[in-house]
Formats: sequence, C-alpha cells, structure tokens
Amino acid sequence: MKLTKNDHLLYNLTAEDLMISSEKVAHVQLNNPLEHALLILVKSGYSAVPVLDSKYRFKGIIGKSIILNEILGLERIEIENLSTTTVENAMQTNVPSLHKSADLLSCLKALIDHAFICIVDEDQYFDGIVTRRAVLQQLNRFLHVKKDELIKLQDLI
Ligand code: 4BW
Repeated sequence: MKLTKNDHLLYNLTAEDLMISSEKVAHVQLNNPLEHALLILVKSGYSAVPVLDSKYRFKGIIGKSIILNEILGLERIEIENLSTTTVENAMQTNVPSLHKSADLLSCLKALIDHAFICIVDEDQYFDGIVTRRAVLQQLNRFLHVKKDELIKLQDLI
C-alpha cells in the first residue's frame, strides 16, 4: 500500500491540531467544594473535567463517580460532604498529560485508557484537551479513504 501526501499529513498531526482549546473546556478549581464540581458536571453533561489551580495549571481530574464515592457512607448518603470536601481532596491525580507538540500516535496511546487527555506546557499551564472523539474522527477518515486499498492488500495475502 502506497502512502500518499494526505497519509503523511495524518501522521504529522499534533495534539495542538486536535485540541479543544482551554477557553472552551469546562473545568473546576482546586478549592471548589464538591457541590460546585457536581453542578458543573451535571450542567455541562460531561462525566469528568480537568481540575486547575488559580494560575490555570493542570492538577488532576474530577468526575461524577469520584464525587458519588465521596458521599457514599457505610450506612447513609453523607450529603454534607458535598459542601465540606474540596475538589483538591477528592480528585484523581495520577493522570497523564501531553505537550501540544505530541504526535497523533502518542495521543492515541494515551486515549486507550482515558476519555480525554490534558495538554499542558512545560510549566504545567493548561492548554486544552484532546478527546477520544477527535482522534477517532481522524482514524475513521483515514480508514474509510484507505478501505479499498486495505481490502486489495488482504486479497494478496
Ligand atoms: O455536551 C456534549 N456535547 C457533545 N457534542 N458531545 C458530548 C457532550 N457530552 C458528551 N458527549 C459525547 C462525546 O462524544 O459523549 C462522549 C463521552 O463524554 P464524557 O467524556 O463521558 O463526558 C464524548 O466523547 P469525547 O468528545 O471523546 O469526550 C471525551 C471526554 O472528554 C468526555 C469529557 O469527560 C471530556 N470533555 C469533552 N469535551 C469537553 C470535556 N470536558 C470539558 N469540557 C469540554 N468541552
């Protein structure tokens, strides 16, 4: 199978090309109480969003299931935790991030285990996110364009 100029363009795509930029990404801050995070998650419709500090540096991720775990007591729903616990004390911190120069394959690899990947600069300042949707769209386009060639190749094997 021959690679065309367009195929090379696919491999040349970077996180920056695929990214939803920071101003369009719903996020919460470290010192927000969980009730605020829940409000953002429910109103935006997303299951998880990035957590930033007051200087817009990426710190972690908070999602609906983390918040549900925080209020789920042994005998009752501890609803008061929504106002007493901050996002900082509940968020997930062991999440990978990439630089905007990361190539498509690095994004693809990171998105196997995560629905979105945060893009940060050298000082952890938040640039945006790359979602599974953005990468799947590119792969879908590529596989459709290459479909006939891939079938021919299979017949030869
Ligand atoms: O509000 C929505 N609009 C659109 N167009 N699609 C949505 C919306 N909410 C969900 N979706 C779809 C997307 O295909 O459902 C998928 C799973 O959503 P999620 O994870 O579980 O909330 C969405 O897939 P995706 O676009 O590949 O996004 C993957 C994850 O990235 C989302 C969410 O956690 C995060 N995300 C996406 N756009 C975001 C965002 N977080 C904050 N702000 C954004 N603008």
